Amino acid sequence: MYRALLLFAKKELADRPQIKGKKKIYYISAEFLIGKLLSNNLINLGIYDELKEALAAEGKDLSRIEECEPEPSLGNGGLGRLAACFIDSIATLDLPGDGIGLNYHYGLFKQVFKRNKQTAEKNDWIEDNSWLNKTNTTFKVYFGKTAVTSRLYDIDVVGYHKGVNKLHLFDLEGIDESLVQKGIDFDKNKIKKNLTLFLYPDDSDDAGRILRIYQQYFMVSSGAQLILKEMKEKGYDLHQLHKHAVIQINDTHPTMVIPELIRILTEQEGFSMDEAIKVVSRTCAYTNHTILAEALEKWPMKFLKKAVPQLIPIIEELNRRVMAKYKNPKVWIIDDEKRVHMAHIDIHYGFSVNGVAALHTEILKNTELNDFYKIYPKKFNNKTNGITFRRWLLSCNHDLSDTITSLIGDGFKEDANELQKLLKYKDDPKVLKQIEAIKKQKKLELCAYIKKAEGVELDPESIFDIQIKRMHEYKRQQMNALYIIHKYLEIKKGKKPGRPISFIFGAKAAPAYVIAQDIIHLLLVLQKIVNNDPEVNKYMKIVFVENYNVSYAEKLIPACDISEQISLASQEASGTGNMKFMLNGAVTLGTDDGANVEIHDLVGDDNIFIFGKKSDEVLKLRENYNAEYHADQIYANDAVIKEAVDFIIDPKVLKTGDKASLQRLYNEIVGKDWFMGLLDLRDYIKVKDQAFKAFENRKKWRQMMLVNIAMAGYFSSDRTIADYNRDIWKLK
Ligand code: 26W
Repeated sequence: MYRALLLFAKKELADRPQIKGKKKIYYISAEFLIGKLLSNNLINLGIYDELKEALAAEGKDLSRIEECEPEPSLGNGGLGRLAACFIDSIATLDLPGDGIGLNYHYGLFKQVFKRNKQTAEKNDWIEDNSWLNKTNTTFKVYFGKTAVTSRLYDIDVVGYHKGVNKLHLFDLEGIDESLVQKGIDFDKNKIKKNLTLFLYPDDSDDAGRILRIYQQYFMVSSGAQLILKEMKEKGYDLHQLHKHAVIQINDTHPTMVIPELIRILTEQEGFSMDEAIKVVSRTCAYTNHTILAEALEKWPMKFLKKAVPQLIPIIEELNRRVMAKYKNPKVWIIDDEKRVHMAHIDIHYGFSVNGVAALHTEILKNTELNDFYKIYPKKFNNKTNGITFRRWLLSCNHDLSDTITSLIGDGFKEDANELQKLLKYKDDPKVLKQIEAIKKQKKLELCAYIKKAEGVELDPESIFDIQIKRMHEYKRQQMNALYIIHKYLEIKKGKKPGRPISFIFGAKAAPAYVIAQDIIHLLLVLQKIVNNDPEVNKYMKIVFVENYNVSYAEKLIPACDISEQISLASQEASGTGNMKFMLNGAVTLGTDDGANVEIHDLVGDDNIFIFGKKSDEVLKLRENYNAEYHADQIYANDAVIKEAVDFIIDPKVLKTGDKASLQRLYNEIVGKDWFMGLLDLRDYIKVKDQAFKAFENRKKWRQMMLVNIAMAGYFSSDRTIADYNRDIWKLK
């Protein structure tokens, strides 16, 4: 049945008209976390309900059939999921625009827990019949003298009741899957055989780091050749490229598209360097997704020389022009350690620089990229992220979507702002109870799924407190763990919560990120201890779901009561899970960070729980961290914090866990605590307890759910894309 529906849907997609226009956006990204596509495509094709009924008449359950689809694992986290939401909205707004990325055979990795630790395996998602359409378009890509061939695969992207665009995924001809024998290890040097095996292969050694460059160049060279080929086929003059194409560079991974286009235009199209730079600079725009130094890529010149010698003269020329114009070395492309700052190329030689939430863009302008903001104030703009409501409401929560339609009509499916019409039911007990009943139904469904998938029995009457996102110290899952320990110790002392709480986690840690894996280990050990303690397990349960991915998110989000968005303020550029939870009637418990700030503004103080230091306070502390911040003193001076942190290496925990891992995490928290989890812990405990208490005021909580749903329209990616188009792309 799944195969039949896949082929049927592919045929329907192929019959839909291509979206046309004289100017087109190319969204180039290392990640497209597209998730399963059957449901999404059937909804956008406008045939989901009809098909569901037809199958039901034959005794077939469409949602069970959907479970057969392997999930493409072409992304890591927020940036990749954002790209997937964007291509859905670009098509829904009837804008001509394609995604450009790589076809990773094994994706990021499949997370398997062994001895309470994350292990990584290949995620073999490509089947004979998949959404991929192999084309006969190939391009030669050169790494110096070494030539490889890239093959274009396309996935049709249909807008909601609209025509289709394409997601172009390039694959390496001659890719050799047999290189991957155990886990996710493979020979990083065999670049003629390994380029499209994994997303973000381990970069803890030089071979791994330089492989990133090979992958990035493989993507941007293939992409540049495809764009120029399309322009020529349409008979456009390449000197007017900027009138017919915009290239949105999604973080710094695709940055080399700028020098690569300049190289092709000068070497093959007879452009002068000046003309090539002018044309490319008016075509490329850059989105920044993070202020974390680790993510602002700086490649050693020696690596670039080895991988892409043909770009070096161009990168040096771009840098020379910058140096001639700006005396401040901090804005130069090549620094005094001979490292190439990729974001600097994007900012100097692109025409737009945008952050992904209001606070994030302000921080970029005032701190991280202030030197550039002073030079190019007009280039900087904010584009607050959004999510596609087709997946994050219509597809993952039919009950809620149908109820909303019964209350306010289905106009919200085309214009998400219409959700605000729900506010007229703010004091309608019947409607409020309907919203609550849907949440209860989703919790029951999630309980059944988790029992089967994880072997953990959750109480549907308990509060579902959920933190699902990449594992990273700045997202502070470790602070959540300390709350849980504190709660556990309180229960052991006889202080029982009024209502049981289910702490649900989902997260993957980068294979090279040791402390992130230590946090996963701690949580898995706590799960064992808490769930098996008869004194405690009727008051709280922990479940860390395995191999969290888009499909799992679609089950977790509709069932959530409290959405954990507790990053150290200033560190989360935006967040997008926060929007998905809000749209599905969860209440946010969070810091004033990223898009939480805009959620807070929209729902008001009464419908959100905010805690923790503000971003300006944190940035101030950051300026002189070692002198200003002493985690060991916070630990030593606060008995509650000390007791919780000490539990990490308590004999009871060490009996179940790995001493080295737990000790390392303990030392990190007490000795460094770079993301200041101890600074906010007391406030977090206080406000989280307030949220649990507020949950008992059922009328108030129902109203909070309704207000969150009603005010979520702003976070539709249709609004985000309309903003990109109005201010940056100007397609039509
Ligand atoms: C492995 C190297 C690396 C480092 C950072 C790969 C990818 C990144 C991205 C910048 C991480 C990422 O996904 N950032 C997230 O982007 C989302 C979409 O804009 C934001 O909502 C999140 O706040 C941001 O963390």
